[in-house]
Amino acid sequence: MRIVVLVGGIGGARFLEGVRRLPAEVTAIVNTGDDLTLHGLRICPDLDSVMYTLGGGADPERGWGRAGETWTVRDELAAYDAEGRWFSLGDKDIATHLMRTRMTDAGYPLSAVTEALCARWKPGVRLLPMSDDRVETHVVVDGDSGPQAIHFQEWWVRHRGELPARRFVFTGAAQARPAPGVTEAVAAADVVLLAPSNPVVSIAPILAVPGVREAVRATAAPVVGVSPIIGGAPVRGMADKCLAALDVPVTAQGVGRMYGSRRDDGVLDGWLVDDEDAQTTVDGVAVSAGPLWMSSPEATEAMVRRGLDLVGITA
Ligand code: GDP
Ligand code: FO1
Ligand code: CA
Repeated sequence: MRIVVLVGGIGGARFLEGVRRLPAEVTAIVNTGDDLTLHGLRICPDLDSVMYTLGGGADPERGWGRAGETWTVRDELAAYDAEGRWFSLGDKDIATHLMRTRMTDAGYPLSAVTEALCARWKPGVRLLPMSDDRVETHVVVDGDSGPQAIHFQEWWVRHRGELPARRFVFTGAAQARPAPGVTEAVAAADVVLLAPSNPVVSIAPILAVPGVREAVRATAAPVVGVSPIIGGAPVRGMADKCLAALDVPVTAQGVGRMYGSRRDDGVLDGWLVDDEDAQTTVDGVAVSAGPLWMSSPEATEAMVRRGLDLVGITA
């Protein structure tokens, strides 16, 4: 069986820990809208969160970066009052960015670089960036002299998501092409899953790459999404702030309706919600309620199996 999963970072990684327990060939299409260049290094937070988590090297508390990290370089940069020091890069993590940047500078596309990095981490799933082209999520906030767009990481990390977000813009998305293998994997899938990742800044940028949304809408495989919202709040992160900017209710129903049914102009056939949200309805979409807490890979596997059941697929 072939399973394709659209994922962001930490929520996506936890979800894949459950998906990869099924007897299936799993391809993850990963958001790269969070990516940034800092101190000359190319950093891909969502790809790295997934790669480190599935490779057993992630910090379990933070969810991003490496376990057992040290911060010598960060502290030395701070002593120089270096620009961009609001974004903490750990010493071990920096090795990944040095490798990535060297290969990228030598002309290798991000998809090839990711495959090379995964030779070390062996995540047990195929990791594909959504695109080899540069796409950056920018957040429009109120500046001193009108609306101002800042990088997603500047909004989330530097300003702790406290500046009200008016809009999200995926710069470069319109010109980007899906990375090699992305649309092919969606077309050849037996089932496509939308991880319970942030719908606005993790899943939406992937679907914004021309051809990806079309591939998801056209595939013969059923498409099942999992709600990142339980009982009217995100489990962690900034999805509430992101949804508010789009005037989407912070509920499982709000997100399900935002994704919409493939019978209309949306992307879903099935939508998994938590027991707390059992009253959810989405026109043209089969909705099923059950526990959605990814408390262990086993619990997540059970959740994935319920998603497959919903659309008549047996793993
Ligand atoms: P990020 O890129 O690191 O922000 O991670 P993702 O976008 O992949 O995932 C973030 C989302 O995961 C948040 O909106 C959370 O609500 C959601 N999430 C985290 N843990 C859980 C969980 O146990 N269950 C569910 N249903 N959602 C979760
Ligand atoms: N998140 C933070 O809140 N503060 C940081 O200093 C920070 C550094 C960082 C470095 C590498 C990396 O891969 C991720 C990092 N993150 C940091 C997480 C990053 O902002 C994530 O993109 C978001 O958590 C949403 O995906
Ligand atoms: Ca992310």
